[in-house]
Amino acid sequence: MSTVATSPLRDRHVVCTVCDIGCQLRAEVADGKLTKVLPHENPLLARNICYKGTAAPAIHNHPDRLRVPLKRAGERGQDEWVEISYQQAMDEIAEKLQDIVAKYGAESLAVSTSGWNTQVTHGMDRRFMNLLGSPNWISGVSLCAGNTAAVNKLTYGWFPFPDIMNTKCVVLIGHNPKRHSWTPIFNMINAARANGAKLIVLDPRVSEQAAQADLHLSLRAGTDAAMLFGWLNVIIEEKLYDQDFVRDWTVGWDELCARVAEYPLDRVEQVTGVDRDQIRTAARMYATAKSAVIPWTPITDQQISSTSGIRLQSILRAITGNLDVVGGETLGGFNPDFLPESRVQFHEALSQEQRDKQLGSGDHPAYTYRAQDLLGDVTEKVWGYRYADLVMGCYMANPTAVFRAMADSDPYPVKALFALGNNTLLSYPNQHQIYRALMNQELIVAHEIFMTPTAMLADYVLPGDVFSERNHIADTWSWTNRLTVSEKVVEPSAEASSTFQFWRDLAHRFGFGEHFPWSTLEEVLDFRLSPSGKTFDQFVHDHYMHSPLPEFRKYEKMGFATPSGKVELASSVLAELGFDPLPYHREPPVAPGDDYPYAVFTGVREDSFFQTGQRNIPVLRRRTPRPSLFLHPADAARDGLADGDWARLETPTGSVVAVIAVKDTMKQGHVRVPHGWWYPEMRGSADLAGAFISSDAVLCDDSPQWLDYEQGIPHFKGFPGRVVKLDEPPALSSIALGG
Ligand SMILES: Nc1nc2c(c(=O)[nH]1)N[C@H]1C(S)=C(S)[C@@H](COP(=O)(O)OP(=O)(O)OC[C@H]3O[C@@H](n4cnc5c(=O)[nH]c(N)nc54)[C@H](O)[C@@H]3O)O[C@H]1N2
Ligand SMILES: Nc1nc2c(c(=O)[nH]1)N[C@H]1C(S)=C(S)[C@@H](COP(=O)(O)OP(=O)(O)OC[C@H]3O[C@@H](n4cnc5c(=O)[nH]c(N)nc54)[C@H](O)[C@@H]3O)O[C@H]1N2
Ligand code: SF4
Ligand SMILES: [Mo]
Repeated sequence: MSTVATSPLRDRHVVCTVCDIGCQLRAEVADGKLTKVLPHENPLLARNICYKGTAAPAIHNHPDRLRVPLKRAGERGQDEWVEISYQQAMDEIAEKLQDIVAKYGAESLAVSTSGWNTQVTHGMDRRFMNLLGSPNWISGVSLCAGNTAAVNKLTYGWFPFPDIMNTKCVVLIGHNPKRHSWTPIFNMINAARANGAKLIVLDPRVSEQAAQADLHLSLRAGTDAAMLFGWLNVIIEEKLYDQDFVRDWTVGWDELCARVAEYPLDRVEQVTGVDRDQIRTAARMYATAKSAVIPWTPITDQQISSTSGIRLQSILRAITGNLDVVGGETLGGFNPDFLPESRVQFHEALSQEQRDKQLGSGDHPAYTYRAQDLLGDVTEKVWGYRYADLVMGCYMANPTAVFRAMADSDPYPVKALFALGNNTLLSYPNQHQIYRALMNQELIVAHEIFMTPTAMLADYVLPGDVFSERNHIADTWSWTNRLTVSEKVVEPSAEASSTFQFWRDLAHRFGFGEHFPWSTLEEVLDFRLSPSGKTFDQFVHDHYMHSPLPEFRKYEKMGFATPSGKVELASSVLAELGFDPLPYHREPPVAPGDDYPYAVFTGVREDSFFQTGQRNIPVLRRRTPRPSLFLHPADAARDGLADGDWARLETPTGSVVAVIAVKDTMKQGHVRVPHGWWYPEMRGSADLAGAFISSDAVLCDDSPQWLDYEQGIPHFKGFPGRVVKLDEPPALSSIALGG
């Protein structure tokens, strides 16, 4: 076992995992406890810290941190437990899983994890599942950068990272980094603007980024694909594209031009609600900038036209000559000194028969094995590995299909769910369906740091470690090739485990020991660093950060990792799978109307929390004691609603309560609902600590007509809803009511 480094002579570097952007910070320790996190000493990194990061000691030392494994004592969901040892818990979990696999097959195990906070899975989850034979791994990344990565690969074989610092134009499609939300990206955008870069923001409301933009296009929610067609129209008509690049490095140009012609600016104006002159100005600003970036956005990850919306961004990046150039979109590749997670995942072990069972791959294959395997040969040729699981998103099952299998055994039973660092119940669409799914399980294991609503539904709850308690090399899940070091500065509780330890110990109980030869996390890190010739200890001594010098236009040597070797404006993979190879705009099946007048969008991240977490951290909760619905003043007046009123937001799928915030920055006809609300302080007084009271997931439909065709993504951006004032405040805690 490694011990905690005690040298007082140098700063201890950690990578914050309170949110998923991974700021590099310094840690201070006293009496075996994390006491402070401080900005990095490198002035270029020092501004990358927010108040969630500085709250890490309050999170890591919280009295409610899970310290001992728990086994369910009452009925599922009753939140009654007995304490057991880690070894006993693992023995029982292994035995039960073996029975389930014997009865229903290996595919009856599903795993849900995001890996953002747990960090140290190192692909071990997939490795175990591949050896066992289950393809049913799902994740919140299916609604975030993971699915974007998979869809980007269809067009040019990789997922680029924007060179914001050197760019001359930044386009934010909803994406709204703030001082306390994705702070490093916020800082980079500010630096680029100080350097003369233009900023274009597409957002229904006047977001913080929109307020400082050179151009803000206030489009109707859910119409991003149509808007991007408008840009393409202008760029093609005015020949603002890189003609040499299009000629030499793309396929499908003529088909694309024909499709773009179906979206003239008057149609785009009508669909998006944005004036055609503004669309034209934006397209010119983007395409004529010396360099430009469209950073990843979750907005097009979460729409009914998701695949098209993401592909249109890829197409714009490519035809304007911004791929793999300074100030453009860098195609980093893997860090040559570090084995990528994809290498550890061992997908080679999963048979074709089991791959074919991956849930959702029949109807919605884009990020499943079925689509991504079509890129295997070319990925190996260009990037050196057959599997490139970028941001964990490229070989996933479809969550909606998995929950259906869990609830109804359709098309086959899924009977065991392991949720690691993931609050599954609240983190996908249609929470009622997820609840039915979880209640129908024979075994649920939650690996957590706090008792969440999902953990309350488990049979076993295993306490996890946190970033101050483990060594790690963060590799941005292969999105970039930058490696950053996170040092263990305190010891975890004796009965806690890392997610690595969990998978390793399970694998040994399943007879997969020869494929899990590592005993400690440090041995895994030594293994992953083996191409560098350094051990983890040497690496930490030499670096707090490491990335190879950037190399540009690598495609001139290697081509693109697509079947044609070029940028596929018309996607051969989509065509082969029976889909439209070109992008299109699609409206949701039901538009806002008489009964449900508002277009509801979920999101606008809370500065005070990461996703469903931290509502139990007083220093953060005080900043945002309760969830709020944003409304435009004219809408509020029409519906008799005032700032501070409690109201119910209803959709045909479900309803939530929250407080009204009247904002003139909101777009008329729209209402914003936040993600991830439950009430940890109501544990014991409300079912599952109030998980159904204010969670956006209860509102969102996941029936087939509401899903994106290619990926099966739900529509979080512009579904119909109505807002009804509550006569009396809801039955909530004093923290929520009095805040
Ligand atoms: N309905 C709905 N669903 C969504 C979204 C939405 O807006 N609406 N957003 C989507 C997006 S963009 C994302 S990125 C995903 C995010 O999904 P997740 O990354 O799963 O996000 P969290 O809700 O923060 O859940 C993380 C859980 O991990 C626990 N945790 C934190 N640190 C550790 C640790 O070190 N070890 C262990 N074992 N556990 C830890 C936390 O207590 C928390 O319960 O959700 C997606 N799902
Ligand atoms: N403090 C904090 N920071 C976070 C997180 C957190 O939970 N807390 N979560 C992190 C994660 S995992 C993610 S994915 C990111 C997400 O963060 P962002 O990318 O900033 O996304 P959101 O905050 O959900 O919404 C951003 C904007 O999208 C606009 N919008 C809504 N619907 C549409 C639409 O249809 N089209 C367009 N163009 N815009 C629309 C909203 O008005 C809002 O201003 O934040 C990350 N940073
Ligand atoms: S933005 Fe804040 S919470 Fe996120 S990694 Fe950085 S310091 Fe941590
Ligand atoms: Mo996300």
